[in-house]
Amino acid sequence: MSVTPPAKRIWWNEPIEKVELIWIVIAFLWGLFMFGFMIAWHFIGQQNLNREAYRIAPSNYEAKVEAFASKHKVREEKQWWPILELEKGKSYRLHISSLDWQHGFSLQPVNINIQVHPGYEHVITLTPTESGEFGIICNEFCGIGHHQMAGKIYVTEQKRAEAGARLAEGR
Ligand SMILES: [Cu+2]
Repeated sequence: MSVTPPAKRIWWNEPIEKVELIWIVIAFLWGLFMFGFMIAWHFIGQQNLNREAYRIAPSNYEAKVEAFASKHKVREEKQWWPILELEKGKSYRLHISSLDWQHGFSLQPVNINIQVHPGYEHVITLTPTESGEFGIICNEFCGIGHHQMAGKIYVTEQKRAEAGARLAEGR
């Protein structure tokens, strides 16, 4: 079937079909409901990231990342860096920023998406609830190397020594 123009050229003066009107009203009311419910989602569901952010010069952020990475480095892997290795059940504060322009931080497969801007250090508090390997991809088209902007976060089970200590203490 080919796409053809409407038979009547001035089609927008035609009366609206009843079923179409019903759907427009339903969609409109649903939109209003969802708009109002944004306030509720702020308090329930635990899906809102915190809004903690600071201004930071990209060069200062770079220095911070370098210092952090060299202090906590345990091994090297060919990937977008630094790759974090976190422990399940522990809380972390991730400081995310950009050195050049806007990027996206998309944590997969949990689908947590954050926009990353230069000049702003966005602090995200997170507590991994499951162990495994999580992928990070940039989901803002940022330039020629965009398709290579992939990183990782490892989440390990709690370290044995610590878990043992906790058992011994009866926690
Ligand atoms: Cu990108």
